[in-house]
Amino acid sequence: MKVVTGVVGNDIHVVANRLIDLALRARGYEVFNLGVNTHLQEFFDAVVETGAQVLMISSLNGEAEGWGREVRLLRSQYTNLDDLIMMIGGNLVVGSGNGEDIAARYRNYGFDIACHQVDLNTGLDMLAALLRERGIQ
Ligand code: B12
Repeated sequence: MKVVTGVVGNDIHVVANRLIDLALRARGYEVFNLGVNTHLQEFFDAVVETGAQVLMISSLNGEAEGWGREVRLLRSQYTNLDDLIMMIGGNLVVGSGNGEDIAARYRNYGFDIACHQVDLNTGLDMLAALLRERGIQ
């Protein structure tokens, strides 16, 4: 299973990105890591180029709220992304907020899974559960 990952926007927090890369590989995924400072369009381009089934985005400085709103529109400009699973995690807002409300907002933006300040392994378990639910793995 191929996964494209990276940190969205002008965000240089790299530690979680390295951990995500290692944790995904340890779970048997094939990882295409775009690293920090990645713009939304670059993520979709990489998904198309690699044929990835999962797009896993991090935002640590909270600016994803700005990018998140553009996700549906941008995704609709690509063909063949109907089955792509989109996941986002990290600090999904600037400041604090209710995790459930924030996750619901990101699901509205088009993400299948949104993890605000949820630890990585819990998030990866959520992905595995969704893949099982969809009969993919
Ligand atoms: C180290 C650090 C920095 C370093 C980064 C060095 C580097 N190259 O990585 C420096 C000093 C450069 C920095 C800069 C800034 N930082 Co900073 N930084 C931190 C700090 C202290 C630790 C981040 C870290 O590495 N944690 C360790 C990793 C392992 O944990 P993590 O990032 O939280 O990731 C975990 C989870 O979030 C989760 N996760 C992450 N991504 C994903 C994705 C998925 C799909 C899933 C499931 C889970 C998941 O998995 C990880 C492990 O469980 C945090 C505060 C903190 N204690 O978290 C602030 C923090 C992230 N920074 C913050 C800010 C504001 C900034 C600056 C804007 C400050 C400034 N005014 O300049 C700049 C941003 C610059 C930029 N362009 O992005 C804020 C963000 C606030 C917000 N979102 O509301 C924080 C939270 C500090 C704070 N409390 O205000 N920072």
